Amino acid sequence: MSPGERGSGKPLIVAAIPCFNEERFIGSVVLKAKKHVDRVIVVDDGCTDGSAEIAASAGATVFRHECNQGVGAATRTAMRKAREMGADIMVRLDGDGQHDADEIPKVIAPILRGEADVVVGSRFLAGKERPPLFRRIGQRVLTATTNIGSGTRIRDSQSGFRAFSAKALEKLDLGEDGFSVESEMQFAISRSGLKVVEVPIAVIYAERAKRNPVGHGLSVLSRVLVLLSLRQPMVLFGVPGLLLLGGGLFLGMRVLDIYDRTSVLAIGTFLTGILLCLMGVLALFAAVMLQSMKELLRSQWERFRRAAEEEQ
Ligand SMILES: Nc1nc2c(ncn2[C@@H]2O[C@H](COP(=O)(O)OP(=O)(O)OP(=O)(O)O)[C@@H](O)[C@H]2O)c(=O)[nH]1
Ligand SMILES: [Mg+2]
Repeated sequence: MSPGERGSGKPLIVAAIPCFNEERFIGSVVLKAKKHVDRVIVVDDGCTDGSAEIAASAGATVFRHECNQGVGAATRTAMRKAREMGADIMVRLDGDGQHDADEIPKVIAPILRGEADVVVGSRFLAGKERPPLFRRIGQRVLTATTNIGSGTRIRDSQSGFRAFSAKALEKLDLGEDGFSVESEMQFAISRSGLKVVEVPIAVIYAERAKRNPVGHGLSVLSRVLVLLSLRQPMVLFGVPGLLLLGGGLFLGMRVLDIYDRTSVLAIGTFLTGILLCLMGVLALFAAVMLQSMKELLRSQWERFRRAAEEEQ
């Protein structure tokens, strides 16, 4: 591990807290985090309350977004600022007190031991303070979709309590502005070949959820599906396309078989078969189109990257 800005050989550890109107909690989160890290940064994501002033007086360095951009954008800003500071490790936690800052040493430990590039604090490994049932169901659906799409298995894909090595801060290329950033990160982790481990964390759910869990879950899921369709079109469209086409052809054979035996055209089965075949062909078409776009974009990007390298 390369030493941070102090050049003392001791790793520079930065805690980063994306913050949107958390004046009730941010001061105590910063004070608690300060005990375990060298610097605390707070990204004021267009707060309209006193969060920024409270965070600064508690000892954090505050970076401001002029208007609210979302937790993903705030996380990106935090990662960029931590890189600029020369952080060897950045640990990201929420500003509403749901994460226990006293668990920071546990979350960064695998990176300090050189065993991981990214550490995810998992709410499902701790066994005690587990999320309420309705949240758990939503989180499981998002986790299953993200795991299938990214090919990396993480038990709690939506956790915001995470630590990143300097290498991860450099390599993770993120673009999602909202809560889907955690899933996007998992796609980026598997693309960059970073090593990820999970450690158990406790989460405190003392207050009601701020957003409608169904609407929130669906909006994150829809973004995860968009990410999946762009990165794995064959999985999202190709496999269902083949299944639909197979089902349609099977029904077609049945119609022929019935007609052969009874001279009756099973019109319902026939129409269902046609519908399935059409849907299958459309899905396969979408898969091929998206796959070609993906290949095209990748080759353009490679060309652009090589040209940039040659210029240096
Ligand atoms: N909601 C929200 N949070 C943001 C935003 N930008 C930064 N954050 C911070 O991101 C962290 C996580 O947001 P929360 O709203 O607590 O998300 P959550 O923990 O999944 O939801 P709750 O269980 O309802 O607290 C907090 O520290 C927020 O202050 C934003 O645009 N919207
Ligand atoms: Mg929260």
